[in-house]
Amino acid sequence: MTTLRRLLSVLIVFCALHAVHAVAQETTVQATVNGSAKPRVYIDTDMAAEVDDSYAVFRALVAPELDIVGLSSMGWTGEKSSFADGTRQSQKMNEEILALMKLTGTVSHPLGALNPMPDAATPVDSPAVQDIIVKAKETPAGQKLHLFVLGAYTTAASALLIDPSIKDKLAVYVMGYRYNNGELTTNESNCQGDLNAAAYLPRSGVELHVMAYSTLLKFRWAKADASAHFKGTGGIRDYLVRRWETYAPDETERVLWDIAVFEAFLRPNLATEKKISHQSFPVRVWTEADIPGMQADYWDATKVQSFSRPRED
Ligand SMILES: [Ca+2]
Repeated sequence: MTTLRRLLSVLIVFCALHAVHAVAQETTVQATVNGSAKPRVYIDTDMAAEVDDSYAVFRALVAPELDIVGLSSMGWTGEKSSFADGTRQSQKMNEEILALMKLTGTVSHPLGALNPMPDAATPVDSPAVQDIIVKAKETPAGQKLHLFVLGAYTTAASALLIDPSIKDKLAVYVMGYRYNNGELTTNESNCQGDLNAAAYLPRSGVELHVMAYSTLLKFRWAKADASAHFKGTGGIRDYLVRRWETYAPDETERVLWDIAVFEAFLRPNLATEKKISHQSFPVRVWTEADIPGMQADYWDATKVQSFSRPRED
């Protein structure tokens, strides 16, 4: 064999291996997001507590890969609001966003807990808990209801305590906890919002994925980008621009935490997920995020011309 032919053989083998790797990676992404049916997704959000939830929920609602079946409200205890007030404020925003996207009739939007769990064994019942239990149970055999929790974990933990039979029908994805030296700790705001729920959730045995606070410390977004992409385009996008301007008028950059949970789920190649043992229970933790990749994907997925569902303005 001549040197040239030998080189050509090596090149052909390299290209073939590269193609196999690309197909395998793509297959993994499709299996996660597409599967045989669209994943049934439920979102529980403390929408009114920050800027990021509304941007994150919008990303999920425009994703053609997902079947969003519910959007529930969560509270927090702040300097100017009680937990119950926070839940009601989030409920109002959930209803505004669904109305802007003409999804009020197709995505259920129950009220969540009006107080955190009093201890780690006592659930707080709510219309949101009951709706999640019903939707988990009606999820077809072999599939799970994917519950995304963007605030305190009260509703997720309470649903599992009230009806433990849904454990194997749920996969829970939370923003929160810190991950340091192989350990999860609760010194961040979503855990602090209900420490009893944060203590119970990993112990429930449910499939649990954590987008750690510590992974997203540099997940900063520019208000100028939000304005450039959304301002003047009407409807929900202008609502999001106004949300930032109203909540944080002087901040030109902000960490939009909750977007990362959906980006990691929809685009697994943009995040690194590790399996760890937390107090002897298995937990999956996203420990790294491709921030520029997630931001590029977000703006591409939410641009006006890419969203062709007839139910939006
Ligand atoms: Ca949130």
